[in-house]
Amino acid sequence: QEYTALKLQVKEWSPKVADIVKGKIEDDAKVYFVPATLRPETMYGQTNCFVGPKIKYGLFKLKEKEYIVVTKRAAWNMAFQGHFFSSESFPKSQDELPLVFEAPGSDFIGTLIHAPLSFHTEGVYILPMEGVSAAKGTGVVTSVPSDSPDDYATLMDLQKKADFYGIKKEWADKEIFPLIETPTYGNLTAPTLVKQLKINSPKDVNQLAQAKELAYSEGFYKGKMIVGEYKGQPVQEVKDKIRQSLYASGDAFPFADPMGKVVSRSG
Ligand code: ZZB
Repeated sequence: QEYTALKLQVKEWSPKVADIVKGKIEDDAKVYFVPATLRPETMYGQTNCFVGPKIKYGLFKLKEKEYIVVTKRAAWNMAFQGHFFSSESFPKSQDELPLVFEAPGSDFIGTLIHAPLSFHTEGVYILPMEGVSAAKGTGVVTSVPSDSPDDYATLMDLQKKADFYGIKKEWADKEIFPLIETPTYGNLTAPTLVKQLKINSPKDVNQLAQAKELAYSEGFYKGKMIVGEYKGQPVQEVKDKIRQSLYASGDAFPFADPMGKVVSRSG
């Protein structure tokens, strides 16, 4: 599975992680959350970024004064793909990865980050999502509620129950901009599908899986960009151009997940 790994730079840590990080990395170091996405053309609409509250994340050193937050499994895959770790320090096992510290996703909630291409240039927040899988991608998921039914359903739930989730309501209350026009679902595909399939919460997993399939195929085969550099053009024609320009600007890199979700039986 070939993903686009996007670099979302930390602007301000949550209080918990601010304490942990103190003295462990350089004051002027750059740290990035690195979600893996299959839809680079939707990055204009990022409103937040999700982590699994119970999933363990590591802060790994990539190079001088540059760090990433991903699962250990993802860092290990990245090491094999040679994107980050220099060949002389190539780790022989997961224990040799340049780990600074590990913490559960819940500690990172409320961290403010910069999401490349997002219209929310003021920054977006790290928020919790129970549905994040530790066994796929990087364990970090960037959120585009206009075009991802899972993201929309989760965000509505977070807004409704902000106190229960221990977040500030405004963290989950960013404007949702239309990005892609489709013949069947209009220009807000995910909210439309969530309504049509009567999805009430992130727990409606079967309808959400169906909505995701419908959103993927409609967006890809029939979608037309209504924002950005390629406004007016079909998604099919511009998806790769947007991906390549994110690679060229250094805001993203290609990331393959050789065995996402599949458990190795060879040991
Ligand atoms: C932004 C985005 C915008 C996404 C969209 C989808 C959509 P797949 O097909 O199952 O591989 N994702 C990535 N990693 C994880 C994870 N560890 N746990 C849960 N979800 C994850 O799904 C790949 C997509 O699932 C990725 O692309 C990511 O969300 C999420 F408008 O990134 B996407 C109709 C979907 N639309």
